[in-house]
Amino acid sequence: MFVLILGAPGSGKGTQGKILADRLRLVKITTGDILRAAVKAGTGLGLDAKKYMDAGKLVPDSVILDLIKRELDKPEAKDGAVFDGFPRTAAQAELVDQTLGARGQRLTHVLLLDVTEEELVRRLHGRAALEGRTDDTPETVRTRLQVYQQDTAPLVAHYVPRGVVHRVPGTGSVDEIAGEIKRILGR
Ligand code: B4P
Repeated sequence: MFVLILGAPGSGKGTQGKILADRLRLVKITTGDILRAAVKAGTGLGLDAKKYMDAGKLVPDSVILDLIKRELDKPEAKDGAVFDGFPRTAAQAELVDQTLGARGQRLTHVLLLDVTEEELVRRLHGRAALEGRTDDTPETVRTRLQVYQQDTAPLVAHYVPRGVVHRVPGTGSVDEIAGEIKRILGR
């Protein structure tokens, strides 16, 4: 089972992805976490990524495609995984399709977390106060929401014809949303 959790910044991808991966004992691949760890460690990748992340922009595909390929090729992602935070662009979606396709696999579910913009902004401002993430400032949040609409939301149309897209109301308690995901997946 390869599950993609898709949604705007603040829609709960990380939150629900963790619950789902723990429950189904699948590896969760989270590009945002990998990038944040690289920034913290001060690696070349981190230095490259930080300026884009702090501006609320996507890290360029020229940097991120290799990272995604490496993660997908890891043995623990051989039979299934939860993808959190990617694919985010058409080129990333193409890479995922090709890599899984070459192994006779495919994305089996796309869970689209649906949350109003007002609620997204409220959550990210709340997280800014709690965690102090440098990309949760009001201005950066606005850019991230625009980038999502422009680059990532169109991916839904890419997956709909395959019959794998499930809309999940993303407002409600974390447990309620996790319960809805369980119902959709049937496990
Ligand atoms: P991400 O780490 O993916 O950041 P995000 O979109 O904000 O999602 P996140 O998982 O953190 O938040 P969530 O919705 O779970 O990306 C950060 C940056 O990295 C990007 O801007 C980009 O620069 C770069 N990047 C990452 N992947 C990339 C890629 N593939 N290509 C290019 N660039 C890439 O949760 C948000 C908040 O809501 C949390 O505080 C949570 O506690 C809260 N919440 C969750 N569920 C809730 C609920 N039901 N009710 C109330 N609050 C809830």
